[in-house]
Order: sequence, then C-alpha cells, then structure tokens
Amino acid sequence: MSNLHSPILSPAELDQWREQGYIRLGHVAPAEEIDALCQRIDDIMLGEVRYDKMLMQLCPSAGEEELSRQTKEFKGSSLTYRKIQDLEQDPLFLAYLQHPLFRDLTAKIIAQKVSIFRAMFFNKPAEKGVTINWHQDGAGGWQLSIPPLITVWTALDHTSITNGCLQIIPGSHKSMIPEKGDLLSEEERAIHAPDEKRLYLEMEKGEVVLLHNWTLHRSETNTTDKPRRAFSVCYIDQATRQKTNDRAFAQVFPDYQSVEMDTSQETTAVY
Ligand SMILES: O=C(O)CCC(=O)C(=O)O
Repeated sequence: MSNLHSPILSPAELDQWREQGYIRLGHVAPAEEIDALCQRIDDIMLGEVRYDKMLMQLCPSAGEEELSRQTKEFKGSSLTYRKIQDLEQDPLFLAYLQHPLFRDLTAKIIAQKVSIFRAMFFNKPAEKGVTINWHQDGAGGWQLSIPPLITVWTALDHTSITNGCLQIIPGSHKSMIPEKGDLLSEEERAIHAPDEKRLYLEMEKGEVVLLHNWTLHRSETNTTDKPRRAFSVCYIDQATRQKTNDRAFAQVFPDYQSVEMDTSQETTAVY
C-alpha cells in the first residue's frame, strides 16, 4: 500500500475539488483499520452486531421484494444488503469518519461545526447489485436547508469496472442539473453525461475519493464473485435542518453529539 495521506488537505487539492468536483485522496487509514471496518460491516449484516434503528435495505437483486424496502429494521442475517445507514452509532465507523483529514477538509470547505446527513454502507453483493443511474446527491431531492457540499467515499474493497466502481462526470458539480429531484432525465443525461465525459473511478481497497455532492455519478452491477463494499459519508453544516420537519443531524466535529433518531420509516434519499 502507498503512504497515508497527511491530515491536511493541500491548497492544490482544494482547488482541484473546486474545479473538477472530485479529488482522489489515496489511502487515509492503515489496512488493518479498513479490514476492521469490513469485518464490522459483515458482522452487522449477519446480525452478530446489532443496533437499534439503523436504516437497512436488502439489495433488490437478492430477490426479496418486500425486504428491499429501506426501513430502520434488521432484515435478517445476509450478506446481500445494499445499504446500511446511521453507521455513526458504531464506534469503529464513527472513529473512521472523524479522521483528522476529514476534520481538516470539512473545516476548510464547510464550517467548524459539522454534522452528517448520512454515514452509509453501500454494497454491491457478489454477482449482484443494482444499476444506479446518473444523479447528483442532494441538489434537489434531499430537502436540506443548506445545500450539502461534500461526500467522502471510501472503497472497502478494490473497485473496478467489472464490480461496479463509481463513475463520475468531472466538472458537472458546477450547476444543479435535474429539474426535479436528483436523478437525470434521458434528455438531461444526453446533454450533461455523454459517454465521452465519463470517468471510471477504479480504486484500491481503502482508497478514498472526496466528491462534490453535485458531481454527477452512477454505478453498475457487480459481475464478480466478491462483494464491492463502500462507505460513503455526507458531511453538512451543523446548522442544516431537514426542511420537511426541521430535524437536526448528528454532529461529528468538533465532537460527536447524537440527535434523537429520526423514527420515520422511509428515507428521503433513494440514491
Ligand atoms: O456506491 C455506489 O455505487 C453509488 C453511491 C451513490 O450513488 C451515492 O452515494 O449517492
């Protein structure tokens, strides 16, 4: 593995994030820490470690239509979960998302007091997974009082075109594109996400990419016999509220302060 990133985001990196809407940060944590996150998320999927009110969704590709709703309940012991949210409840995931580099970059881009909109495991189970079409995260669909700017996406497994790596359109963050929600229509896709602008972000296990939330992205299914696991954290200004119910979000910097859990069953964010 290459050297770990310093705990400081450099001015050049900040410029690239501003111009291109993404920056590859390389590795920020030692391999043993990434392995521990992999083990922990498998334990959560298998029910060996349980938390109350964690949003969980089985992958629709696993064939259990009713169980692939996104609700705050454990859906049974299985490695075919697609999404598990609210991972800040877990001490290993909380420690990782409070990494000093993430503290530095959120202070530079957002504010001193930072919360998370979501701390989310995104999985494409072995030989499964769903195609996620081109979208921006939270440009229109999340109903936040302050637009979200940053997602830190960590590959928990090596990612490749064959296992459904992230695909992005560099520079696409400069405008809010979809007229409704975050998902592009066919016409918008033809204009803003033509094939020649697409970048496949193939990543090493443990590698991190900092995305602007409005950078268009998508991913395809996993055709390999191993899972493609990822941890995605959207950091927001602590003053952000959910417009529909005035809800606040768990603070993570300068320290962790939980909020009363949202007890609504369905999430506002589908992607
Ligand atoms: O992990 C993926 O494949 C897609 C993630 C994504 O679409 C998102 O974080 O909004």
